[in-house]
Amino acid sequence: MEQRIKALREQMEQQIAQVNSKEKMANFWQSFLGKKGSIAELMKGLGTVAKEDRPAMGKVINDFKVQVEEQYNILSERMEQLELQARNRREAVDITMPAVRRPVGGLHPLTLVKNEIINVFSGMGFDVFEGPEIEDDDHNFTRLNVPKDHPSRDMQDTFYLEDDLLLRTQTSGGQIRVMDRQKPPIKVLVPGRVFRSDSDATHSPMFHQMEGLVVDKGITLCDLQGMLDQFVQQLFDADVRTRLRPSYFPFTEPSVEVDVSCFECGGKGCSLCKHTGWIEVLGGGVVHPHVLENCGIDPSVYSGIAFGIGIERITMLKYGINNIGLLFENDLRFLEQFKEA
Ligand code: 2U9
Repeated sequence: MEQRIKALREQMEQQIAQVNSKEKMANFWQSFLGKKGSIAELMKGLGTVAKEDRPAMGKVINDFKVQVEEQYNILSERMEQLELQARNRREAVDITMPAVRRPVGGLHPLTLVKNEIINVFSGMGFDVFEGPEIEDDDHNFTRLNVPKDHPSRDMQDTFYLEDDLLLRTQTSGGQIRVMDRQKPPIKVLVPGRVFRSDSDATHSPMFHQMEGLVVDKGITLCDLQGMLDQFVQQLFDADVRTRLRPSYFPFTEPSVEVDVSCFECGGKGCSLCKHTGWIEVLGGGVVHPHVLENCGIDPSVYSGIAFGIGIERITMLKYGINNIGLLFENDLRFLEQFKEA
């Protein structure tokens, strides 16, 4: 039996030298310490040993068992370390590698211009209000002094959803809502998408407006021009002036088209202003007394001024864009030109 143990010890040393995986570890354990392993086999063989030699032989077997267990524990620790090293190598992150750069987006030119307009008018004390894109006839037309069957309804080609519901043709329903809720003084800007059945190089069936309304005692057309003078100077970053030309809108009386002196040539005449020295930028006027009455505001006490700005038109003028379609195609080669540094 001693011979056998000696042989097994040599076998153990050989096997240990070859263990380099968890699987081989398990095999090692099975072959020495498992139920049918060498040590169990030695224990069974103890029965054949002479009675008086059994305690000494039992101790030899036991010492061998302890030795195998110690070797197994050392092996097990080594394996764990090797595995940890391998995992660290696998999962290592090289912090000196340059990061994957994700392209940074920018604001759409229409958003840039919208924000700029809001900025200028906020500086004059305007609040911002947004109304719904689906409007009823009352808010979009009737209370703005555009009665049913009135020819002025034909000025805007409307997309009707139902008899009484439509896609708003202007954001003015928003101002009606503000006047319903709030007593003068009122100073509000209403930005948003509007819809008209119209399409060519400078018109799109969906476009963006920014309308403004001021209602207070003693408000006149002069206040409108003074305010718009400030607006165009800040927007075009130039020493420009405005010019009012008579126009007609059912919701304002008098109504005006507002031109700005050409910011390109200073008013001398160039291709941008079609050699007139002036560029049309927006419309406005004194709020029609019927509109104030329709909102429960007494026109003998209060008066108002209103204006409407087409954001696409301003954006095209400001950046020299000649086709409105470029603003809606989302071609990155176009949009990236507006990225702020
Ligand atoms: C209320 C009273 C009056 C809004 C106004 C205009 C003149 C105007 C155009 C600009 C370019 C439409 O987008 S556009 O084609 N708008 O010329 N808008 S006065 O007047 C109002 C609005 C609300 C209660």
